[in-house]
Amino acid sequence: MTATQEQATAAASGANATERFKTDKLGALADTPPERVSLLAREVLEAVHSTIRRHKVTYDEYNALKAWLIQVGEDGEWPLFLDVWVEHVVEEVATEHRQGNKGTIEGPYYVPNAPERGSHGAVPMRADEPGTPLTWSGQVRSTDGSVLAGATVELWHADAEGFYSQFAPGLPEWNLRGTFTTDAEGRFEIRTIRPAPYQIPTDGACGKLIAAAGWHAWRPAHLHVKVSAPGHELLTAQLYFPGDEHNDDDIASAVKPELVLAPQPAPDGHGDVVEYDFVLDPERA
Ligand code: MBD
Ligand code: FE
Repeated sequence: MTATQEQATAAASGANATERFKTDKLGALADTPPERVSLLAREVLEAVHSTIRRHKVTYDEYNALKAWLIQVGEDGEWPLFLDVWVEHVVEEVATEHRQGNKGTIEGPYYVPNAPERGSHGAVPMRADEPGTPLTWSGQVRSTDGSVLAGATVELWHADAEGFYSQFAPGLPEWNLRGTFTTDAEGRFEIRTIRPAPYQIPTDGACGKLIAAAGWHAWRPAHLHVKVSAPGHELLTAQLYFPGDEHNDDDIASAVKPELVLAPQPAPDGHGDVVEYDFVLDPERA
């Protein structure tokens, strides 16, 4: 095991994800009317009640659930739990009107304000960053076909061992996280490395559920992106690699066929090259 793996506990990355979420997103719902809060809370509770009745849930099972829910919080794994098992449906509902690019879930490991790298450049990485080099070029357009110059492409992904900077210890702060701005033709070119498939932490409460249910903990290898331009809806997406065994079996249910890349060996023999463009929806009136 490497030094990074030894220290990458669920509690450590969970605590980081929980802190990050509290800093960025709390307080977003202060204006929700009580009628809607009541409706949603009641329907969720009714779904729980009907599961208990249908399957005659015992006191031992109820107490196991209580202990497990407490542990999710203690391990800081609420962001992980929700993003893995719930977010994909929220994303589906939030973006069903879109004509442009398909998106998918954000997941727990986005950090805003990654270092700027212009329109063509490399993400911050270690001098000896392991992994197959990947050069990704693309263009950002609006749904009417017009080119979006000055659009922002934020990229973040795991390293070749499956670790995210700022969540797993021992990595440089902005490793494999960068912000790119499209040129006058709406184009960008990003140099990075291919990430590894990602196994969600197995030593915390989410891992306990996975083991107890006989599930697996894998997500396919993926690149996370946020693409934005003035007057357009923010696109949050992930891009996947063909042939990954978990593309059809992602624990986070976040793969869509439109998001699978088609990389080719680079003509200069230096890793892979890939093209992938984005189409953004104009903001609705
Ligand atoms: C990830 O890297 C991720 O993208 C999601 C959705 C959940 C856990 C880890
Ligand atoms: Fe991820």
